Amino acid sequence: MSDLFGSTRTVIKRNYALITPDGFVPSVLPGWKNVVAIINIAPVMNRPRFAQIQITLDVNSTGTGNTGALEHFYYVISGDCTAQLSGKQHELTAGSYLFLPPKTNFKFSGASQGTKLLVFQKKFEPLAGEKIPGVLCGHADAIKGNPFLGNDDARLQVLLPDQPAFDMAVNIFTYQPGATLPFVETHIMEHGLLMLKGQGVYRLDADHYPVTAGDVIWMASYCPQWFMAMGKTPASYIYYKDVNRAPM
Ligand code: UGY
Ligand code: MN
Repeated sequence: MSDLFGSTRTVIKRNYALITPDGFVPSVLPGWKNVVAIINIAPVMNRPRFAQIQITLDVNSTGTGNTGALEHFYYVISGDCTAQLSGKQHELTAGSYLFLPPKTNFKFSGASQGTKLLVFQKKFEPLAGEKIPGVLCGHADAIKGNPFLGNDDARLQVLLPDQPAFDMAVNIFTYQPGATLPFVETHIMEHGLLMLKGQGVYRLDADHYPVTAGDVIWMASYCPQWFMAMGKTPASYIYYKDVNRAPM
């Protein structure tokens, strides 16, 4: 594999970004202490309407705050930690996830060395007649992977309830080698994506990129997109999308 100096697979375009771990740079995340925080996607890129962050914790790490006007989604990529939410404590292990609605106090601590969290943050958009969702804690192992549009080799786990009260979805897509998205999608929802396992080729707009575990992708609304899993092991990615709200 080429790791020629002065080169990277990272590309930032108007309709998408592929951001690879060789270029990740930590920054300070208010409320979080003794962590390495990498803000992979943020509105400051000009078009994204959400943030996607990776946080690595050690035994002394803490993260405290209040979600305010935002909703937060936490997914434990590896390791374990504790989340305290107004009196209730959640023990999180690899594959656990936590949805926090606006105005929720949180404190993360008790991590094992090297615990990795993936975070999506978005301004919550209420829907008339719908209650604001409550805190939700789950584990990916408890969510069945259903064949995507009839393909047993491309399975989708839907982590949050598919209900109008929620304005974000987070899913895990797992493909057997050779499996693909059935067609090139072009849709109003935008995506933030982290490759969890395996490898493949992602089509973004009219460009095709080899991608592998650890890579991050942002896809703008209406960015044509397609994926094919390659290699000898399944490929999987976790991704965010905005859902269930009127376009204007
Ligand atoms: O939910 C989705 O839009 C999904 N099929 N997109 C993707 O995997 N790029
Ligand atoms: Mn899509």
